[in-house]
Amino acid sequence: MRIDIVSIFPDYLAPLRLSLPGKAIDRGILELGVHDLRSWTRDVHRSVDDTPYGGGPGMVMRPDVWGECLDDVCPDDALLVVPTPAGVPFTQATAEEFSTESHLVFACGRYEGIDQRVFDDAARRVRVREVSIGDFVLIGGEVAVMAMIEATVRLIPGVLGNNESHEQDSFSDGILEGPAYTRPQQWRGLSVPPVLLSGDHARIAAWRHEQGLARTEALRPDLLAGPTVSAGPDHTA
Ligand code: 6GU
Repeated sequence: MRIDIVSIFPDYLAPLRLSLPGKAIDRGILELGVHDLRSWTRDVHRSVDDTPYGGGPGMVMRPDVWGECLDDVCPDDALLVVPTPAGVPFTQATAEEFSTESHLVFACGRYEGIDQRVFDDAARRVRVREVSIGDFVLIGGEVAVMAMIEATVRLIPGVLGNNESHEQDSFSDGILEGPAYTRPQQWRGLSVPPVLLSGDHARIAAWRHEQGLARTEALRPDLLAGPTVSAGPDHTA
């Protein structure tokens, strides 16, 4: 997979070369390009924004600079992802979809956003997705892009050590993951639940599902209200 990111703060994206995406880069699974939007300015002030038509606070990013940038960075076969609090929610399903793409381009806006015509124009030749990572407002898209890339890259086959690791993730079956334990068996007067020591894999799987369901009911009842919750190992028809 190839990922390109355009930002006026390219240094913000440096952590992507560490950790899991960094390992995927080292192993040749991922190619990463980080681009400074100001490289596409033509004026001496290298300005990327201007005041909004219709008035109001803040600044809007200029279509001419973004347009030339995307002409260079975003080929027709890429998926153009625009991080914005006004986008559709990014979920595990989005990460799974992104992980099957061969080329993702992320366009990070700042200020009050990017001139809408940039995306209307890009949509004439590429698929454009405006995506939000939650109901809160960030200063710019960079941190949101890092979250989306981490969620996406770990799903690419061969990136995680253990191929099964993400099949048991919270959300992949519609409920949260339950608690985990390791040695020692007794710690500060607290014991590991005996079922986990039983060696009975069916009982352990059923217990884990119950724990996940209880956690979901307590913390995220909204996930159970939806139509796509898995029945789990002890309810299968
Ligand atoms: Cl994707 N971008 C920005 N700037 N703010 C956000 C967001 C994205 N998702 C939630 N808040």
